[in-house]
Amino acid sequence: MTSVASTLPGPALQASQAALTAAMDQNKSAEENSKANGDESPEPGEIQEVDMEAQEQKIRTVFEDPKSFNVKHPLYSAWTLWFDSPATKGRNLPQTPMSSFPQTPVPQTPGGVAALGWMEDIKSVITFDSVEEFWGVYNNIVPPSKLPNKANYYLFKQGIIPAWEDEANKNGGKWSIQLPKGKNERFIDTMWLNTMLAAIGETLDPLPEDGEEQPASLITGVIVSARPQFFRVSIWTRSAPSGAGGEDDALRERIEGVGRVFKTYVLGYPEAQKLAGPLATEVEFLSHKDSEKKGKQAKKIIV
Ligand code: MGP
Repeated sequence: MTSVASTLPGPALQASQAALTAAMDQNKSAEENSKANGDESPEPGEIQEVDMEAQEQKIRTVFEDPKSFNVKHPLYSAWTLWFDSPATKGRNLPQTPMSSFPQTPVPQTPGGVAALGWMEDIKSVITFDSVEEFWGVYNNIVPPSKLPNKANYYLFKQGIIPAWEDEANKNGGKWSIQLPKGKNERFIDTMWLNTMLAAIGETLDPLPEDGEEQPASLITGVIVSARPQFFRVSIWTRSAPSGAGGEDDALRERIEGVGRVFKTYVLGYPEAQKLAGPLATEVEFLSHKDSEKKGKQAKKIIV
C-alpha cells in the first residue's frame, strides 16, 4: 500500500489506518466468498456462459424496478391514432413528445394515393405498441363527448390509413351504431374506451389459438365521430360478405360474431335489445362499397 503523508496527529492517524485496513480486509473476504460461490464478476472482454433456462424462469415485472417503471406490456399490433376536426383543417399538428414514433405520412401505395384528397385533413397523432403508451395517449386527449362537431378519432393498425381506398379496407365494411346527442354524453366515452380496448386487445375477432389456421384479424380500425345531432362508433373490417353463399357464409358468420361482441361486451346492450329510434340506429354492418353508394340498395346486416 502506498503511504500518504498525513497531517493527522499520531493517535488519529493510527485509528484512520486501522479503519482502512479493516475495510480492505472485509472487501477481500467478500470477493473470496463470491468466488467460492462461483459468481465471479467477469474481466473486461471475457466471454461468459449464460444459464438461459435460469434467465427464462426469472420473469421481469413492473415491481422489479418500481421507480423507473421501465417494463412495457407489448400489444399484438402497433396502432396509429388519427384525428380530424374543423379546427385542424389545413393545419399541421405539432409532433408530440409522447412517443418515439414519428407521425405517419399517408403511404404512397395505390390506396394511399387514391385517398389523398380524403386524407388531406386527417392528421396522424401518434403510433403506440404497448399498453402503457396506450394509456399515456388516452389520458392526454379530449374524450369524444367533448369533441367539436364534425370531429373524428380514427384508431387503425399501423400501416393502414382510415380510408376506403387502403388495400386493407377496400373490400371491407363497417359495423356502426349511431347514438343521439343529449342522451348519450354519459355513455359515449366509456363506449369508445371499450371499443379501443377491444380493438387493441384483439377481442373483437379473436386471434387463432396456437397452431390454429385462420386468416389475419378482420379488424383494421375503429372510429368515433361527433356530429351535430349524434355520435357514431364504427369498427372497420378487412372483408365484407357479398351474399354469394359457400365460403362467403363462413365470412358472414365471422363478421356477425364481431357485431355481437360489439353490441354486447363492448357497448353493453343485451343481444335481443332493439336500439333504433329517432337519430339512433341498430348495430348494423354495411360494406364500404355500399357506403360509397350512399345507402342506395344497401344490404345491411343487423345484430
Ligand atoms: P362520413 O364522415 O363517414 O359520414 O362520410 P357522415 O358522418 O354520415 O357524413 P358527414 O357529412 O356528416 O361527415 C362523409 C363523406 O366523406 C362521404 O359521403 C364521402 O364523400 C367522404 N368519405 C368518407 N369516408 C370514410 C371516405 C373514405 O374513406 N374515402 C373517401 N375518398 N371519402 C370518404
